[in-house]
Amino acid sequence: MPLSPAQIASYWENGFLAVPELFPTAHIASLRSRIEELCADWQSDLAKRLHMQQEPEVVSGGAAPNPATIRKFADLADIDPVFLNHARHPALLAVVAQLIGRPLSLYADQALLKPPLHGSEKPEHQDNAYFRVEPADHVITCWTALDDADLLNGCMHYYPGSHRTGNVPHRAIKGTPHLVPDGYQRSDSVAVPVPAGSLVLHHSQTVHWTPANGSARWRRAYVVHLVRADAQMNARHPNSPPLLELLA
Ligand SMILES: O=C(O)CCC(=O)C(=O)O
Repeated sequence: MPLSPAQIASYWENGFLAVPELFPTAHIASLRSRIEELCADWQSDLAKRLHMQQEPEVVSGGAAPNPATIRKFADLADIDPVFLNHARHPALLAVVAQLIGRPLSLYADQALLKPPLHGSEKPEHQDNAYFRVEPADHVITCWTALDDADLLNGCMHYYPGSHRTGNVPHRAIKGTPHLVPDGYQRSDSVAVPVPAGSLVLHHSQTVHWTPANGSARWRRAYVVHLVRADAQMNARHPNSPPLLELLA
């Protein structure tokens, strides 16, 4: 899908861009149903290989684990063709290539699930606090809504223009996997509600967060982080296996 000059300018100005309803309904349904199967099999070896994480409420003993308390799976495209097909989806790659160029590889991927009533907040962060890719312009997060995402169930929220301040210091929140920067006021962030099948892209330095899911609906997203294959990837061990090439 060709992006308009205004869409490309908006990505570089604000650090994020929503492309509503980019993916066909059947494609989104196949991702959603595979995630439902993985959640149902949450005690399997496969779930362990996919680094399944339960919601913090479960980890702290405040709720019993079950298929509707799972927060995350990672590295799905490595072992499951449904997710690999998404990472290779021509519409996705065409949009990304127009924003950051090519060649493109898959840096990381994850299913981020906010289960009904249990889904917790993801606090502010820049993805490049974790990735440390240089130049930061060459890594992009592609967040695909598998459900309608809105203010109540935990849509994406961005601090417009925050990618232009460079990498900011982050500190760890004790007892959580989260790194956070200080000094951001929620009232400065903008919500990006989107229907299922939409793609929301953000720059690796854009500060973003998502609220807890206070609704009785799921808010599931499948996220691929794409990198220019010619970028410097400082957080990757030199002996790591090569990244999956998506677009030459
Ligand atoms: O989906 C979420 O709740 C958080 C997403 C996020 O932080 C990311 O995609 O980088």
